[in-house]
Amino acid sequence: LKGKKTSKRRGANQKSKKERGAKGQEVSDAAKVNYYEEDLHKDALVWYREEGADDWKQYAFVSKSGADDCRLRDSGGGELTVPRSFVHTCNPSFLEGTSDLTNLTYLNEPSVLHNVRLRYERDEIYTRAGNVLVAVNPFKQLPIYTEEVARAYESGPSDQGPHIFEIAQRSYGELFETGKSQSVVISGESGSGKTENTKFVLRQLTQKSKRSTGKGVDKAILQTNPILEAFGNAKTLRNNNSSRFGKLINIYFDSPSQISGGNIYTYLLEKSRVVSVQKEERSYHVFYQLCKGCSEEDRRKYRLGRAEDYAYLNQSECFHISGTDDGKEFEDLKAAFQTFGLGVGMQDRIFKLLSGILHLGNVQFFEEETEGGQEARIAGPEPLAAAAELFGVDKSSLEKVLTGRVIRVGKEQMVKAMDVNQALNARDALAKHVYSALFEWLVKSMNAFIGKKKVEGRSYRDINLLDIYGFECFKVNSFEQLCINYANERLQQLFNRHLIELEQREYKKENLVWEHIPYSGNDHCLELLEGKKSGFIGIIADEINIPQASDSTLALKLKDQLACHSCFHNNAREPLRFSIAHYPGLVEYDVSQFLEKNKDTLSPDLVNLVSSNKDSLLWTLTQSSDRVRDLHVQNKSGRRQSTSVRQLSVAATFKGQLTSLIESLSETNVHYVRCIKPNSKQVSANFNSDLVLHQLKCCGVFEVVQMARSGYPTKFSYEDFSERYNFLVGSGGGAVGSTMDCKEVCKVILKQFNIDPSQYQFGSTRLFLRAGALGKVEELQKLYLRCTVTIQAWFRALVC
Ligand code: AD9
Ligand code: MG
Repeated sequence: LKGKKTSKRRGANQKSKKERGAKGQEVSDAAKVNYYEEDLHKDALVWYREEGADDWKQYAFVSKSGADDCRLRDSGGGELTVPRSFVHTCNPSFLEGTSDLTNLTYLNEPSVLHNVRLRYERDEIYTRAGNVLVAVNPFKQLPIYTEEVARAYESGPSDQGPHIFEIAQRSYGELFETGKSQSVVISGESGSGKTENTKFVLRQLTQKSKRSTGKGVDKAILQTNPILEAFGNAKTLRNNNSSRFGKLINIYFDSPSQISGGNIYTYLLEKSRVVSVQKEERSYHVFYQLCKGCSEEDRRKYRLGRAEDYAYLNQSECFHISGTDDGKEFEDLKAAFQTFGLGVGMQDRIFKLLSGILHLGNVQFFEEETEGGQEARIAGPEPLAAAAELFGVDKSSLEKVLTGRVIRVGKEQMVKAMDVNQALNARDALAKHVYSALFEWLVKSMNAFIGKKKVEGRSYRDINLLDIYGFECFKVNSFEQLCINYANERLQQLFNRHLIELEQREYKKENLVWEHIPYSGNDHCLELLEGKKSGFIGIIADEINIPQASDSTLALKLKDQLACHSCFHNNAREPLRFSIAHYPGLVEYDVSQFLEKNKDTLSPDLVNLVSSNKDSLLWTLTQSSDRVRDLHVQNKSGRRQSTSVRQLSVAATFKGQLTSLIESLSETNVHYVRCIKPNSKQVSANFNSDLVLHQLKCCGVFEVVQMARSGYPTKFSYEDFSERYNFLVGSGGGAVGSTMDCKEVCKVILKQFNIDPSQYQFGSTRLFLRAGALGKVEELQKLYLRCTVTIQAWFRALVC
């Protein structure tokens, strides 16, 4: 197939002269082929789009092609004229539905889209784009993840077709072939299938180990999922099981068949969801699971009602997810807890905290006029009493921290009463803190269980799986969306750098003849977000430490300092709103509550409250929180008081975490999976072409395919290549090796074996081969070795 295409292209380029590279080597014309080049000769079959129409139509024939317009004859015999840029050549029919987009002769938008759609309709949801895997979410169960399929990918070198198991297999294979750590980075919009695909990779990797060793760590790694999803996933408008935190899973192998342990890093849990949920969305699954699945006896113990009874849950008026049984998921959660040694007693303590949060949310306040001004008072005693009992703290102490704040005046300490708004904030801050500390502690407990146990003298290798929240754009976007979209920008930059930019930079450095493939990088948007002098994150980090700052002053500052940046779009009519041009499109943000959400500091009074009972789980898990440890130190030393604690910026901390994440990924061999959402309705058999094309374009699939086809992914130093294949040329093996320079030996090898010159280039220090070119040399090597063995056997038989 590839041979056919190359000769055809060469034919089309016959008139152009051969060129010389910078070092004078001869370079074939094929190195300069523009793969977007269309062939609109008379009667060519084309895709076309009429002006103003969204859809591409297939099967018209070119009657006449001009510089600006094309005259077409459609399948019914009608004639029409469309702009030249709205016409694209169709691929030959035998290529329809090809499993690798790099096979397409014409790499235009309608052809790529048609190919992905055709495969989706045949339930072939995975397609290769060179080394990148494109995965379309089927929104239905397909029989492609069975044990039988898993085994087929595990065992065979034969091509089983693109699949997520293939990625798992490749990363595993390369881990042991190269000794280099591997990563699988799964990205895509919210609801595109990242978490599901991560689970499939995890399952494939752990099953390999399980089949051969049967040890418990594999099961435990899989059992982290029900816990992480119960506590970290929620229903959003985009996805019924949306991950509200990012995760990186490390899996350590100490031998090809044995997983020695794992580790989970989590990134920025969306804490605000605990206290505030928008319509048609839900809070974290675990609350609904507890309310549904809890036994009658426990229900009495936790004074627990239905989800509908709690303000933190009923504000969104959404309690059920169709197709999900919260009661059954609660049973799965308890079973998963058992795997990590979190028995009935510990579960009881966890569920008490969760119930305590729900009761806390029902604590209401009213305002009382006093001499000192408006003061908040607790409106009804029951929820407060229930929350205090379940948290294991004193009721009056809880009341005090919810309605007043200790301040220092000179050497004296005094309590300053809060107004109702401040009291509501203190209540919500406590709920968010308890929940996020519980989440952190659970992750730590699971890590302690599955953690890598080092055995002296053994070397360890790891595979990292990254599943981070997908790009989000709602009607109203807040601080959380900003952080999520920022993370996606960083990952997109990593993708561009790895697959497109660094590769091309290397070609240039090595003086290859190379026509630059343009790509729309996102460095500009990242400069807006994290620019050193006055980037977005820097501005919001500074603002939280200014005492008089408010969301309005922040909005003013952002608009003032960033207005000149081309990725920043001011909304002049809405003082708190502006838009950012992210790589998938424009997102409008509203800075309401940005300041509050960006603060990561707890009031010392709240810390003191939860520390008051050292037997409670709350105390244990608060101890493991770094932020709180810092505050304890501050309190003990008395250096800082509640009003003077310097606020930590959530976004700035997140930026630091992302930087180290990207650095560690860059040190590994990265495999990319690009997940695509076929429709926004979360239904099967529904392919929205515009939506899919937009995602394919945004995630760089076109550039990657172009790179894979026209680039030189296989590279050898001249020494290595000549040493490996020298024996294939000359009699007696290696006759050309002794006096000749390695580069000359390489030239002889490639020439002697008729490797088409379009398939390689000689760089300044290395030999560069096109995809598939090495295969031919390897085949020759195998053939040679087989012949040698046969001749030796024949010779031995003769002598005997
Ligand atoms: V988010 O950024 O966390 O909001 P994800 O993780 O990209 O998002 P997720 O994996 O949760 O999306 O997939 C969304 C839903 O699509 C799942 O709950 C499944 O119902 C459905 N899905 C995704 N992939 C598959 C699949 N390979 N087979 C069947 C799938 N269903
Ligand atoms: Mg997810």
